[in-house]
Amino acid sequence: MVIWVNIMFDIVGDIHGQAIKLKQLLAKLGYRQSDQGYYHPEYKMIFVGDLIDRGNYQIETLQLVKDMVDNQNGYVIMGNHEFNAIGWITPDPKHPSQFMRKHNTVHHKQHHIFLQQIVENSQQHEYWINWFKTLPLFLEFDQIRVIHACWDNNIIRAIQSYLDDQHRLLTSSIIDAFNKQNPLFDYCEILLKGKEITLPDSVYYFDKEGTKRHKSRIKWWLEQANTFNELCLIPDEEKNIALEHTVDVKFDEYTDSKPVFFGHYWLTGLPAIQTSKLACVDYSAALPQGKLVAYRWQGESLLTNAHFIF
Ligand SMILES: [Mn+2]
Repeated sequence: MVIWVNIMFDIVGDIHGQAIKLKQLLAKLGYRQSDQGYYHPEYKMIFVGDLIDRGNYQIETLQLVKDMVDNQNGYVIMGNHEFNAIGWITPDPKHPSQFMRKHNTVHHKQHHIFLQQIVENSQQHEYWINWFKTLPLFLEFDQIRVIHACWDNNIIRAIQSYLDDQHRLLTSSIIDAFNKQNPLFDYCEILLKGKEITLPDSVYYFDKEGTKRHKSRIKWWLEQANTFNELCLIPDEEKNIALEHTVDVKFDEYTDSKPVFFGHYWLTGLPAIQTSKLACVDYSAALPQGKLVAYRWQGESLLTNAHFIF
């Protein structure tokens, strides 16, 4: 007798080393601890990437997630922070003393807490980077899709030749992924970091790390937006009158029937779906007041705010 059990999923947002918040959420969702790590009798957990950087318990977070994945109790995809971590340690074949991700001040600021906890250039460092290289860029199940920042069907199609059949970067693609002259660079930017727009002349803002930005991430899931303020993901305290400029962009509306879950966007407030097919699960867990959020997906094709748990 074959018992067909539908898989149901808990999709969890960016953790950024907040292992304590993760354990609290696992408990709340009914996961139990065993010798093989956390598990749930009915649900599999999906991590949307960005396990590292910023938080106090990055190695603990990595180990917890890897144990769940290794024991088929969870899935994880690559976030831009894992991607950047690979570039940080990958030598540039054209400039032997340099790396594919430049070791400049801004990049160091984003990554230094990880480098401290992991001990830069240690065996442990190499071990986790090798694991990052095995993470798929996205997941495609029968009924749902998961990606770190932005689902774009054209990019998903175009990137196939750089990936293996489990959507992982081919070893031979790693250098290209960090080479601005290679199309793969832009594909990874969009899937893992999202779409950006250049702000009007002389308009800028400061991001979370205090870096001055002339470009902003955009809410790619919108069907329309009239001004930069509506379109851009800029911290409220950085919003300004110059952003009331009218914006003219073409939106590729997501019209497929499969829901897409993603993270990355440091949302705040009460978790809410973006559309009935799109849900961001990142609610700034890295910040002291931020929440680690899960969406408990139970087979529905139309998403609902009632399924967020935090
Ligand atoms: Mn991210």
